[in-house]
Amino acid sequence: MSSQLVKEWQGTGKAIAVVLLVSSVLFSPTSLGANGPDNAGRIDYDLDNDGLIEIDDLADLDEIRNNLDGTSLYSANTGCPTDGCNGFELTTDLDFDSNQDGVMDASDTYWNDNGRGVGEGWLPIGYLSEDGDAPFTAIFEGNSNTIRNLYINRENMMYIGLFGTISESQIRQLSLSGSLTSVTGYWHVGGLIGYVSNSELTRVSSHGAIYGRGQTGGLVGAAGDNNKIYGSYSKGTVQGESWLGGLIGYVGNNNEFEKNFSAVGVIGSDGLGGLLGIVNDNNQIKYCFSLGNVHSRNNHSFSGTGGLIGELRSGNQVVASFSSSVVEGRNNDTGGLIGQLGSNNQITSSYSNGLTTGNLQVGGLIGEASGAGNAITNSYWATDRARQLNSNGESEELGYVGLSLANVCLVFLLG
Ligand SMILES: [Ca+2]
Ligand SMILES: [Ca+2]
Ligand SMILES: [Ca+2]
Ligand SMILES: [Ca+2]
Repeated sequence: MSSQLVKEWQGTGKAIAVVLLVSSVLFSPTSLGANGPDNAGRIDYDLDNDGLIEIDDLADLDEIRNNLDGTSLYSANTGCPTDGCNGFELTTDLDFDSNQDGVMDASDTYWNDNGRGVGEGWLPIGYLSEDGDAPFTAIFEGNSNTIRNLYINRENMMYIGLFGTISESQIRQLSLSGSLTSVTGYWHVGGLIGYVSNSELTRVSSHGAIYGRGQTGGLVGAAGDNNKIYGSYSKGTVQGESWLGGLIGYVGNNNEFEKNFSAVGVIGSDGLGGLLGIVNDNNQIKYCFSLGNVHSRNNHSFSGTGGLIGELRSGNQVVASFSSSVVEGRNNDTGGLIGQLGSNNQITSSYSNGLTTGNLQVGGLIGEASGAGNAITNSYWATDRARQLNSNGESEELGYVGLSLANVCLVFLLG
């Protein structure tokens, strides 16, 4: 929206507000939303006629949960194009530290006290439950704005994030950051989204402290099937138990990841990856990297610990991706790039150079390949940095080899 348009709208908006205020007093005192005529009862919900309803403040954001398909807000769609609206767009930065005092407490609007002095914080938008599924199913365009200090403290609840679950959706150009950003849930926990399927995420990021027992990631808890995630990243910490990733905890089938990275400290037990925890079948991971350290406290299962990916199951492609994560595994299957490798995966032009330690099946690039049919080509690990001379129990296999970091760099410089 241009500044001229903002000015015109603000002028018009104020005039309309006065008219509405007067008419509401005269005719219908309860017809306006709690936020007054600037938000509910707008004369035009889509000022720039792009099909995306403008989200101007936290109250508008909160109202999305009642309009999950993006066709209306406050149950109204006045001013949407003739074929309707199909999503929302953020017009400004928002801050959950609503009184701006640098502390998250009962004086902030979305504290949601549980009655015992503990704030449960923001209730995620969209959910899956036994009572019926209601995911967010529309576009959310961030317009490169930032939502600061998201706070959620719901340790017994699944599907936790700014959005709990989304499906058939697009989320674009949105950042989450701020030193109070803290998201806690039980399962399927991520800063931005708890669980996503059949959706596209483009240039989104999350920077915060994320806690969840399982399927928990810095950006997304679990990505089910058929998602495309592009140009996105996460920073901060992810802590929990099983299936944790700096970016995403669990990845299902047929997803595409391109140009994403994470710089997240990951601490848990089983299935830990600097970027992705567990990756199931037939996914593509291209031009991705991980910088954050990965630490397993106690591996109870056969899931691996890896700098980029904890466990890569079957039929996946990893292309031109790398890890500089320090990887500290426990018990079994610890790899500088991938902890446990399943079957029929292709790993091409990828490398790792982080210190890699563990007990059994520790490797500079791959901890252990448990299945057959994997093709690893033009890929390397730095023996001096990893302090591992082997990968998958060998010092050199058909298409990959351990080299000093200087030589790994040379290989990639010289192509
Ligand atoms: Ca717009
Ligand atoms: Ca619009
Ligand atoms: Ca309009
Ligand atoms: Ca505050």
